[in-house]
Amino acid sequence: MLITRLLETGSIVPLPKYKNCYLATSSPSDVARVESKTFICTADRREAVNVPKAGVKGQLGNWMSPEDADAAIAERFPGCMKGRTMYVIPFSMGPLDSPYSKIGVQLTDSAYVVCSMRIMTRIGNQVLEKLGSSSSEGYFVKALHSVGWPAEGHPAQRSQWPCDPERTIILHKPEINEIVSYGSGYGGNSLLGKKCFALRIGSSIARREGWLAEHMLILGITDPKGTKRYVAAAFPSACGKTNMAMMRPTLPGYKVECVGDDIVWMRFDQKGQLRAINPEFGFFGVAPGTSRTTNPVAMDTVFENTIFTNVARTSDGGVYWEGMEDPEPGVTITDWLGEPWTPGSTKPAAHPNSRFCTPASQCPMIDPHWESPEGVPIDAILFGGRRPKGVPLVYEAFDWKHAVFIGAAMKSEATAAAEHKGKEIMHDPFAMRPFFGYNFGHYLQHWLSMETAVPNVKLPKVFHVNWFRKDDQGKYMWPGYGENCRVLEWILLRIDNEPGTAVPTPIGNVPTREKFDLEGIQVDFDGLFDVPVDFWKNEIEEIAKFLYDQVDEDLPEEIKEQIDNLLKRLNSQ
Ligand code: GTP
Ligand code: SPV
Ligand code: MN
Repeated sequence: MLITRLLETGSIVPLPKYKNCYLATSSPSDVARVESKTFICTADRREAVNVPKAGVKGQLGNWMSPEDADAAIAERFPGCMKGRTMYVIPFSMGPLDSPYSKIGVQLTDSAYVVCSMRIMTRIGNQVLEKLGSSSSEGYFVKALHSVGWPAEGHPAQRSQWPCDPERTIILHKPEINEIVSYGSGYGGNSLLGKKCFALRIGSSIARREGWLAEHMLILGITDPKGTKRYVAAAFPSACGKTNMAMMRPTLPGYKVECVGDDIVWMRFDQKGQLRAINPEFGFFGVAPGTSRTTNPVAMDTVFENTIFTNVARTSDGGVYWEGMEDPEPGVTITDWLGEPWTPGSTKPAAHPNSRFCTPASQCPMIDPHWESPEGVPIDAILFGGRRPKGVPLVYEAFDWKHAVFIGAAMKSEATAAAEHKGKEIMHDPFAMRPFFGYNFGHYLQHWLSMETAVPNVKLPKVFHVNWFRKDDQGKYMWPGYGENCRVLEWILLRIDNEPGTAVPTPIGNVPTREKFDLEGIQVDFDGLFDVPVDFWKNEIEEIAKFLYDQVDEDLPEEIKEQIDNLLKRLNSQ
């Protein structure tokens, strides 16, 4: 078994406190996605990325010519797996019996990647059988991965986490549906079904085929009357998708069930209903911050059949991370770098981007339809991010074009999920900034075109949420987590067109106090929903500059109109 092999080489250690759980610790120079080394490779640059105004640096993806990509591959790949074992992983993104699923085959020289892909995707003979059947016509996405560390030619002492960070490169060729990844073993860089296939290649296929591949969770919510709806939500990396997808609602009578926590593939069916599948099979979730109080469902999911990466270890064979309940007295902690750690330490015990990789089927609140081949019907889409100032808890788009503008205007504080430093507020349109597989201007056009995707299209209602507004003392104004169901409740009222639920503001509709349930919690309603006009005037100016600078000639007229309309609404205040 591959696990035995990983144990022998010291790449993972067992966690005897739990059932079939292991810990991998990576090289400190390979701990997150590397956006600067990730490229979309097409003959025509404008196909792959936005073309900014002269002198402006593009922020929405990197382009490389296929020739340069091939040269980069030729420089790195010959002999790069020498003496190691190469694994072949046929995998399916999406349930095998779903017409919306797609097949990939990943070659890799990392056993850790194989074990993780087995959790994150559906793999094995069943996939090969489907590939050989008439329904798939032998079509698959090619994914090649190497950690870039041949068995020979290196110091005798073998690295437990082989990688080649200096030469890491992640290449996507959407024109021929190929992915080539070199040098990194971590997450989105190496589990190629995830961001590389399901989002970058996926969004490019989706554009051609008329559907959407997005960085979104999917949850089902049943109200006290028994009506069930599904909601998809796009938040940037490390901004709360997994937590929301597994939310335990605090309001009585509500039930939330989880369909997916990171990626959605969705399309309008012939009746005009938006339907979504989760192409993944597991959760690759952020560990720090996960606890019995914040995300009890995750805590009930991850202590079986799970690979943890870069969390801390306890002397009784368990794991530990920031935010988790303290271990029992007498139990000591070893940090992710292998050093002794105590609560007074200045460095974190677990890396901030440390993760659990766990089967979705183990989630106690997994939705009964999470593998439904036709997907689940989506009635609302949420956009959101970490916005300490100015952005209300929730507001609703006036219509579809406004909704697309809200997605385009998304911003969020940088997190540890990528190589960014500090906490600057970055643009992250649609939570897709690192994941666009094609020109963002064309992406906007594609989203706008959904308004007429099919006759009788039933457009979902679209909202923007912000769990992360802070008061003047720098404290979160909203309790978040399970309390976020109060926002969902209001969203359900909006879907049902309940009268008296919303008032317009320049940026969108916000809840009325009467129809927003705050019973049992102490929060500053006015502060949470305040729309400061001066803040928004600056904000829209900055967003307009960003969009015009970045997208330039490919910025759709409809988006320009949205900018002008918002400015007018703000100026008439
Ligand atoms: P990726 O897997 O990187 O795409 O991240 P994600 O969007 O799934 O984020 P996740 O749910 O893992 O949350 C990231 C961090 O945000 C964790 O440390 C959470 O504890 C914290 N978080 C999530 N939801 C909330 C919330 O409602 N309020 C606050 N204050 N923090 C939250
Ligand atoms: C993210 O960064 O959005 C993740 C983790 O979900 S990774 O798979 O590394 O992209
Ligand atoms: Mn993600």
